[in-house]
Amino acid sequence: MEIAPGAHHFPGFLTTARQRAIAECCRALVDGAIPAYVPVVRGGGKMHVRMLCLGRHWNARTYQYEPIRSDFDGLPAPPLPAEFCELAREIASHAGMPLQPDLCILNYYDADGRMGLHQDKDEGPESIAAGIPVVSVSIGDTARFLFGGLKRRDPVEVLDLVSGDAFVFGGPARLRYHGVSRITPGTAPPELEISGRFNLTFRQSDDACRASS
Ligand SMILES: O=C(O)CCC(=O)C(=O)O
Repeated sequence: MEIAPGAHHFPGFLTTARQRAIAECCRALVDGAIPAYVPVVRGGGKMHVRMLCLGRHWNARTYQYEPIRSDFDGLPAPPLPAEFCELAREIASHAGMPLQPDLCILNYYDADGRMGLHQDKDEGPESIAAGIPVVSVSIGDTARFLFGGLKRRDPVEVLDLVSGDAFVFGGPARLRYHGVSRITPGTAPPELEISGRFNLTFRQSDDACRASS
C-alpha cells in the first residue's frame, strides 16, 4: 500500500513464524555480549528506547556512524546478520526500490517507549540523494507511528504499526519526519511471548553505495 509517493506500508508482511524467528534473534542481540543501551543525545536527554546498532554504530552525540560505540562503552557494533540483510532487500523490492543495507538500528520499546519526530539523514548525502529507502520492520506490541512531511511542522499522518508490518520510505519520501508517539502494551501476538516492541530500521550508508557502484 503506497501511502504517499515513495512511502509504502505493508501490513502483515511477516507470518507469525517469521516474526517469532526475528523476535528470538532480536532478544539474543539486545541481551547479548554487546547489549542494547539507552543513548543520551547531544542535548543531554535520554532516549526512550534501548538501542543496538548493527553493522555500524550511530553515535547519539555526533549523529554520525562509526565502527565502535565511542559515545557509550567503546565496544564494536555487532555485525548485521545476513538473514536480516536478506529480509530488508526482500521488503525493499516489494516497494520497487533497491537496497544494499549495511546498517540496522534495532530499538526495543517498553510500555513507555517512544521516539520524537525526526529525519533519518545521517546515512550520507549520496544515499539520501539517490532516495535509497529506509526499511522498517515491527515485531511485538503495536506502535502509534507518526509520518509527517519534509518540514517538522508539516501535518502528520498517524498509523498503527502492528507486529509483522513492514514500512518503507525512500525516493521523495526519504527525508520525511517520523516518530512513535506510543506503544499499546499487551498487543503483541501471544505466540511471540514478548512484551514491548522491537523495531528494526535498515539503511544503506554512502560506504555501501560506493561499494556497490
Ligand atoms: O520505531 C519505529 O517505528 C521508528 C524508528 C525510527 O524512527 C528510527 O529508528 O529512526
